[in-house]
Amino acid sequence: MANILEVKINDFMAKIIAKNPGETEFHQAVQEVAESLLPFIEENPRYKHAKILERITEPERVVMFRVPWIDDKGEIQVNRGYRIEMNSAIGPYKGGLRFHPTVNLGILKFLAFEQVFKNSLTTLPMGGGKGGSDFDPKGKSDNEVMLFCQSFMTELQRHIGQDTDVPAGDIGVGGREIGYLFGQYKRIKNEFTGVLTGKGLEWGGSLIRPEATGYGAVYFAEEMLKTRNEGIKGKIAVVSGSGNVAQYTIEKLIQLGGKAVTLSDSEGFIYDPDGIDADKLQYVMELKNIRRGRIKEYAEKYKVKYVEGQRPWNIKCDLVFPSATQNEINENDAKELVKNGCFVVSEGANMPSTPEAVEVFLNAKILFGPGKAANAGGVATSGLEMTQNSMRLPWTREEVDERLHMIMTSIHSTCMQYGREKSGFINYVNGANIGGFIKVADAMIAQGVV
Ligand code: NDP
Ligand code: 2IT
Repeated sequence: MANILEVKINDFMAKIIAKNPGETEFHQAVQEVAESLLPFIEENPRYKHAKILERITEPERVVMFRVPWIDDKGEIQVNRGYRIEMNSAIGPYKGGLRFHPTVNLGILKFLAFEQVFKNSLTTLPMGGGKGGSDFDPKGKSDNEVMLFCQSFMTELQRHIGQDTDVPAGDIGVGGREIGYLFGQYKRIKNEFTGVLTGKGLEWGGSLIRPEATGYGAVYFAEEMLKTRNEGIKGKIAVVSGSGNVAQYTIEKLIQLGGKAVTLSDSEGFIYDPDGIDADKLQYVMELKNIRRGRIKEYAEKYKVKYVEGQRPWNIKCDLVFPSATQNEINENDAKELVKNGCFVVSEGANMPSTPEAVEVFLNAKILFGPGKAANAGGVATSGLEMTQNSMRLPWTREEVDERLHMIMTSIHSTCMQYGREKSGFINYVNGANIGGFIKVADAMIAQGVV
């Protein structure tokens, strides 16, 4: 049986690769899902007859466009903009925008594909999408970022809307960028709607949305720990990245009595064995969100170790929260983490572990929460922002946080339901892929061949 399945997966992947040449991250994301789903689809032939896997891997629409803008020196710059509208079976397309020089079609297609399953897991009515640009906000003035965002939105506005497609932030897109994008949308359309999430509190944003991805990743880790009668208190955590997700992961870890000892950026990582406490975290937020400096400065300020050009995976810990970018943990890193006693991985980033690393974690039978489950708190709270916008009524911090917590607990239960193996081990990868798939697939069947 295993061999027949392997042949089917290989055949399916050969077609995906031929159809989407060079899009390696997209192939990687599809392969993982296909490995979880093909056995399930064999047992549920209605999905096979409806060709759901073939349809779900083909975006409903891809928009690519020129983004010209003028820099502070008066020189014309040209970037490329994208929006992948992957799947709208259960709601309007929903997903972030990434501004980073590495952005390309394959990376955004992998992110949009993951988003379809993630959004379904949240229990809220959101389809999947993703977009962005190869624009690099690093080193740009506020004025340059604004002019870029205005040009980007001048084209994007044709394709989005509160009931059509609702973008938000991701790497390189935070509160500042969402503000400039929203301003331009409103100016062109003459409409004040919930077309973007992650908005400022004064203009339609939701409390807890900035915190939500990091908080959610910790809530998810807490649920996984409960299955082994453990908790966050007293645990040592390694965190990568130092942006939105990393910052609020650490804030929640501090609140629950855990100790985060690392932070990183694309140039290196810091190791603070005494733990990053609330004051130090405040410094990081100021450093990263306002001064837009490098994490190295933390090491200089607090006289701790800075390791240039490396990631923090050789630091001894109990919990890991990879919160920077895709494929940041490889097979050897995973082996090193497991060898040093790490037994919980909660992926704040999207696809931060390579397939080989995931295999190491699963073979070691540790608690491995894949991104589409563990980091779903961000988009879930975006969904709650959409609800509040529709009602024109904001919820309190407590109300939003409680709903976020409930959603993360529900995602965990879904993973347990579909990922429990005969031995009792919970394979959260299978659980998230199958649990996210069913609702979308059933909606696609109900809506006919579209
Ligand atoms: P930010 O832009 O706020 O921060 C990104 C952090 O990761 C920075 O420290 C950045 O370092 C580092 N980083 C980015 N790219 C690389 C790279 N290629 N190599 C090494 N370090 C890198 O982004 P977010 O915190 O919002 O996003 C982090 C991850 O979480 C991403 O994978 C994103 O897709 C995912 N995510 C985000 C959600 C959200 O709501 N924001 C929701 C769900 C998932 P530097 O400053 O040097 O570039
Ligand atoms: O990857 C993600 O889920 C996000 N970047 C958040 C998307 C959103 O619409 O809030």
